[in-house]
Amino acid sequence: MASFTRVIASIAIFTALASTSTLAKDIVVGDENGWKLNFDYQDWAKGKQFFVGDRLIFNYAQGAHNVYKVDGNGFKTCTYDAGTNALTSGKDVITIAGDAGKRWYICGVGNHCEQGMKLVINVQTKDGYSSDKEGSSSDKSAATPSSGLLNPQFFACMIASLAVFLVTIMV
Ligand SMILES: [Cu+2]
Repeated sequence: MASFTRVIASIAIFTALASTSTLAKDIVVGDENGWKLNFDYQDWAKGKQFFVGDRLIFNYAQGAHNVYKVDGNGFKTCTYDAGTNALTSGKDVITIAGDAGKRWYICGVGNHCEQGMKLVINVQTKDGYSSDKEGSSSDKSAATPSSGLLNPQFFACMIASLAVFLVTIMV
């Protein structure tokens, strides 16, 4: 009987751990380089996968750069809609919303974009990952502070912890 509960608990742990790999992930743009001049973001994005729900994090010294979400033309010509607000926190988090397709981001400071501070990514939707259209016509481009409690991975960890707890009490 004990071995049976052990098997069940093991499956629970396995499921919880496996689910973390399919959940939304945080992607630091440029990795340890952050968001800066003299870096090839096209090369960086090459071979990487971006999914709806993932969070892009732009790290830079506040005031030195900023982040504008633009369209394909804005990306090409390094222009942005004067009506859109730049993200300027230095640790800007953008949750990728909406449908599969391209997203474009540029730096609006000086001629940084012309010098290469521009990023285009190809966003995919996961199977079974609903990309409901309600209220997602534009990305949530406010620089929201990242809350660990709202992180789906946090919940997966909770499930895993619960499974471990069950093993402890049942065996
Ligand atoms: Cu810049």
